[in-house]
Amino acid sequence: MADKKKILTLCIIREPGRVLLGMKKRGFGAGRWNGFGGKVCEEETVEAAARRELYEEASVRVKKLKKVGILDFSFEYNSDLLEVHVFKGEGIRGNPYESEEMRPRWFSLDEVPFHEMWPDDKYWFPLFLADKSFRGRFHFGPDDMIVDQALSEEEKIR
Ligand code: 8OG
Repeated sequence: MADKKKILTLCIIREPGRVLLGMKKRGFGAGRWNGFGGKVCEEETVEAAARRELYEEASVRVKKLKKVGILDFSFEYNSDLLEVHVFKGEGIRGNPYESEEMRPRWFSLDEVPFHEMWPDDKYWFPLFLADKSFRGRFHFGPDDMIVDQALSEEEKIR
């Protein structure tokens, strides 16, 4: 039987001309640049989890957080089902600071390091940068290769 779906957050801070990413230092996705996020705790809203994870991993808060995408991930080699809620953060409060989990760094928009990110990111990140909302589904095979996928632009994500 498939495991229960896990709800996760992913927050990317956007400023004119640049985005804040972090190098994941340990655990799932280690060695890749990504936004900040993690699992939603019981009795916590998805947005509260996104804010908590951002603070825990990069020591910053944001004035505005907007949900811009939902991505579903499944895997050939295990029964995990991940539902990742993607947020755009604007109006950063504080200076990004390295944590045990993430080493933050600003990237200009023409320098986003797709070759060192999850392979699905090159599909949906351009929609994120273009201020679009989106829904996507990616199925991973061996060696983190995408074997099936769907991605659509949406009017609004709830
Ligand atoms: O708690 P943990 O560190 O395991 O959370 C995983 C983080 O990685 C969470 O923010 C969601 C995010 N994430 C995935 N899969 C993918 C993916 O394929 N692309 C990107 N950009 N982020 C992902 O779990």
